[in-house]
Amino acid sequence: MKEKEIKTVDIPAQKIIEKAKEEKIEIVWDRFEAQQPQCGFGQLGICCRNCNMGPCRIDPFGDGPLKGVCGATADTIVARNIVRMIAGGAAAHSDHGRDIVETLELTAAGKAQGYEIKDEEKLRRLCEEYKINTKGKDKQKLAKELASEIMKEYGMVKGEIQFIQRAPEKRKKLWKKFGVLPRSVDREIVETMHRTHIGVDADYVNILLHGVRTALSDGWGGSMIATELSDVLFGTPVPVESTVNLGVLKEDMVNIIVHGHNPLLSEMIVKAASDKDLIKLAQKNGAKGINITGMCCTGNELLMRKGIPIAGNFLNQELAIITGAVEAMIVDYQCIMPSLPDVAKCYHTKIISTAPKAKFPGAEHIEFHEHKAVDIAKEIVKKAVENFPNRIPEKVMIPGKPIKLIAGFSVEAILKALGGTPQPLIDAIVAGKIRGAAGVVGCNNPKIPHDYGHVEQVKELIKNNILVVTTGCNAIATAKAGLMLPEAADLAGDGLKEICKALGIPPVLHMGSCVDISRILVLLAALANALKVDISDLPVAGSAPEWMSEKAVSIGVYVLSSGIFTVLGTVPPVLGSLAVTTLLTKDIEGVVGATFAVEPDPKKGAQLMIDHIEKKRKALGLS
Ligand code: BF8
Repeated sequence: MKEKEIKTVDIPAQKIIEKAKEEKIEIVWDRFEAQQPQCGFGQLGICCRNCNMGPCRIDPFGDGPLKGVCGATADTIVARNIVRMIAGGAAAHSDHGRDIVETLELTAAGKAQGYEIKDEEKLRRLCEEYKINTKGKDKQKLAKELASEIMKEYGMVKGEIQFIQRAPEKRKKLWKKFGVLPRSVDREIVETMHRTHIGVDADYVNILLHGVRTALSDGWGGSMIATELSDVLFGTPVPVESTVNLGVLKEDMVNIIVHGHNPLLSEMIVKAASDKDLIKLAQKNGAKGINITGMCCTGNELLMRKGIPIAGNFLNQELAIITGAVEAMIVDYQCIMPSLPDVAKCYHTKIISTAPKAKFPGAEHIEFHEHKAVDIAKEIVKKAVENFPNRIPEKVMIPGKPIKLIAGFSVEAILKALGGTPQPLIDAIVAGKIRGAAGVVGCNNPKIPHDYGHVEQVKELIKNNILVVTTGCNAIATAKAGLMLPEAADLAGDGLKEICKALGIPPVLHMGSCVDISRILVLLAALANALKVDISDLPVAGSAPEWMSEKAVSIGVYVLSSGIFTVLGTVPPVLGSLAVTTLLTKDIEGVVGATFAVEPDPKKGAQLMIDHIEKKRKALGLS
């Protein structure tokens, strides 16, 4: 396949990869090549280094050791390794959520500079969900009480996390039956670490069931908290126009890229960039103004709520610096390559880290704190503005023009577009105009040509009348391919095209960052509740064509555990255990009503999803 020979299908990115080669800059694909062949034991998940009798490894061919020093088999080791990945991902999402809760609390106390409660209506709705008496209380008081209630959920002693109540009754009964209802956000992560310690849980089924519980504490817990409270603080997204790809950088402006995941700092950077004195300083330094753009999920957060242009997804991050046009890349946490300062050394770009929990050797660290948020944001923007005269014009190359897009499809926005209820969507599905819906999400991974898996799979799905909802790096990839414009409906099958044209929406709906996959859960729960069925009965499917992070493992497992058939485009490290592989791809159907499939070819992966959707339609008695 021709695409396999190239590193990316993102044309501006291709140009910058060439530039990197000419300028002898080492980038992710070079390091990927240098790692070949990658460790076979690691790929199969059969190496264990959980204690210092090891590291141990199991012989996949049966000629060498079949047990670790402690006696752990391949089944135990594979299960332990994968649940530790789930815990890593759940921790990342949930700790991000905790940071938002803390900021909400500080905002309520008037101690967070520059923050305000933007969506009071959602705040009140959430308070009601948490059974907080709202009568006669102002938003400050309510925010304080809500933050305090939600903070308890991180280490709760009794009961289950609140948002799990949003799931359909049948699903909750199933989770209860199998003992996987999450009891708190932190507890399940801690228990994963306990169970996978030497000499604790050795039963692979028992270990994996706890993996399900840990992942659910992310999807219906930490991630959902991050999404909902970000909406309270910064506003619930509504459809918004913007642009995407490396072409969003501007030759005549100070370019600042905000990269990472948490909107707490980046929202303030946007605010600081409109400061008159800083704009004047930029002009004094020879620029026309300050151009803020996003990268990865911090970019998605700003795009969704503010229409800030987005420069790219995970595999674009080094390339953005190589354009030579970036004055500062400001990073918070997650999915930030530690290589960025090395790449930046060859240009004038400043890499500025801001989170106490994520420092990068070679980067300048300006610590971010909410009580001085605006002042710190101004200080950072000033650094970028002052760096503009250091730009080396001969090294600048902005590769092409940005692509337009429409983002901002929160559940609230989707329901509004449908006239206030999910019924028109249900009617379109019942009539067969839309066969079903697919959530296509997740990372980039140099194991697959950049964006190829995302774009090809999504095109195939919409061609077959399947509405696609997306987040994270898939959202950015499909936007770059022009699939987030109403005109993209022309690439859809006749039924989906008709619905999109009638509603004026694209066939691919941007629902936000990776924590916002919780929005997809909420939408599915609303659909299932309206139809009085379980999520696993719906004609829907999930996919992560280019996944790579631990967060994606947690997402995959909570999506599956919520009843959604999920296709993985890269092979998870479980094949070293036939028992675990069979459980995840077959037997788990009997527990959660869904399975994983692994299919690296995105078109074949789409076909698996289409077949699954048709099977579900038939079971519901739909044509
Ligand atoms: O959280 S999709 S590479 S950027 S992990 Fe990271 Fe993966 Fe992109 Fe957003 Ni999600």
